[in-house]
Amino acid sequence: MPDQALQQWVDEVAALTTPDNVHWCDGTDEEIGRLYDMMVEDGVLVRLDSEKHPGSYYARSDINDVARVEDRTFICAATEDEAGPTNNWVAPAEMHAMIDPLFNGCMAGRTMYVIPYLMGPPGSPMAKVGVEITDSPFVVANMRIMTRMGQVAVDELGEDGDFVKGLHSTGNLDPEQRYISHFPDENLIMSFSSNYGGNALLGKKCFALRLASVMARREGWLAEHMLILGLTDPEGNRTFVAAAFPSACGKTNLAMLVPPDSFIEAGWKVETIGDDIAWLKFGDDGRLYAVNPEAGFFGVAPLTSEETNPNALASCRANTLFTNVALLPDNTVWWEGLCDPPAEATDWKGNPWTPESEDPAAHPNSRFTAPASQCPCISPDWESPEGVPISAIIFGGRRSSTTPLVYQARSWQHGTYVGATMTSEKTAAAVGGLGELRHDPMSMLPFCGYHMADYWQHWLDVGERGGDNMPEVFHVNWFRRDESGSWLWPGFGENIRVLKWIVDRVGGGGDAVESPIGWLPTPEAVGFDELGIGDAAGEALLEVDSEEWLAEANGRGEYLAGFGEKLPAAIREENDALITRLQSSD
Ligand code: OXD
Ligand code: MN
Repeated sequence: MPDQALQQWVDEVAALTTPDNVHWCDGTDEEIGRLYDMMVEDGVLVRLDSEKHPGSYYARSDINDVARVEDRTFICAATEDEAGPTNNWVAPAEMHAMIDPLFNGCMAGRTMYVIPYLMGPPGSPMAKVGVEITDSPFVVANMRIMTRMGQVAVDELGEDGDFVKGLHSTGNLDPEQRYISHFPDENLIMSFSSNYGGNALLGKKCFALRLASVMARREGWLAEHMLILGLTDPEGNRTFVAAAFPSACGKTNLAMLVPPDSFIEAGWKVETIGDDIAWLKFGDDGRLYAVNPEAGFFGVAPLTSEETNPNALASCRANTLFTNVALLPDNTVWWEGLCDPPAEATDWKGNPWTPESEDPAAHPNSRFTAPASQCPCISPDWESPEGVPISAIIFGGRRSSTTPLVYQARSWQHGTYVGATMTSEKTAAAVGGLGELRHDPMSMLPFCGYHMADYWQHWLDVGERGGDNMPEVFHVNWFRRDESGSWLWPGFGENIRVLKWIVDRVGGGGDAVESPIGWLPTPEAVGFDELGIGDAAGEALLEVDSEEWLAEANGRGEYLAGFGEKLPAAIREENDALITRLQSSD
């Protein structure tokens, strides 16, 4: 028996959108089997080779619907001030007046699917229920992988439970009619005219980050754009870390890191809890615990390979949806960086492709949607209702210069400032401005559902509450280049050397030297000698150039001033203190 409020909302939406049928999704194998058969028959999906990719399908999106659309994403808080300067704001009534009519009759001739889903492990006090209504069976299939769908969510909802409403329609995929609108005061998301994951799978960015960040502030927890991983040392000690990187900057790769042989032989082990979103709440012992609210990975395909991320490849071997990669004649898939290019393929636009073709075969933001349970290094605790205790929080940007490989913040307050002033080069995960350097605080620029300066204050408040129990904060940069443009750091599995230093620091060890920006490792502590990184590259990787950093800090000062009166004094003071330390370091 569906909850009354839910039944009423479904009736209202059906009256507005006038579908031919209403289907309540139960999440069963039979149901999804029927939907897949239907989509294959309709030409929406291609069934992949049943031995090489059992239970897997291939999709091409509309060519104008390949990424998140930040300029069409809105936070419709009651006032512009609540949404803050980093969000697009339209008053709720005005947005309703604009987009409600788009939904008028939009499902005529289509089936309306009602998807009850759970974000967070079943039985967890942190889990929350959402219901997405959509006219896209493709969205249903993705949501079934990315969330816990069906009865499990209905059970959590009970008779009169709260749930987040998400209304989605494919519309006609016209980019001009595309709106991804959030109404925090109504617990409502309305998404029109896009089927791309970040715009249409409403449990993910829209609920688990934008609306959840508003709930988290109200309820005293954190909803973050972070992977969660566990690291076991040779003595068997497990340490859990959460790490925030902007979209398409390697969160999935870090979450599933395979250590180099010498580390495996010594007994190091990595386990994955999540690769994109973390919900962090205080446990009874006063520490922060994290759960992954998702049940799947929506990973970037290009450059994923046996060398870079064998665990991701194993995760997406079966029961996976591939979108906008290349299709091979034997009904398997390929993307740039997977392995040697095939002699022929059909590219993501549906055109014949050969290695001589000018354009890539796979879109740079092509994706796999795969069940997290299929990841070979998934943690035995990934669905633990209490979550895992977090000892370190890592921020990371994509910076070809200035920012060293790793440094440790001086305190939680300083760490909050480090996160608040993160910058990174833009990637293909969002439309526009590829490679441009932009501020992306805590990697939440596109995902914070309220005023960014209030969000920083919330971080400071959480730190006050946690006191000495708060995680240590670090910043990493895997992307530093030399003058010729070559990467200075090998990255991927070798990143464990940086994680090891972080774990050592958390445990009170790890050789470090103080610098104006925080604590830096010694070259030996991050294995430069074992990696054959010479003096010049090593110096560049750990360099804090005062002049560059003064320019950086002055730029940060201007950026922070843009937040006006809401900017927490502590954040401004941290920037001033950095400038003072830089000036006295020469
Ligand atoms: C994602 C993103 O898809 O951040 O995770 O865009
Ligand atoms: Mn993401």
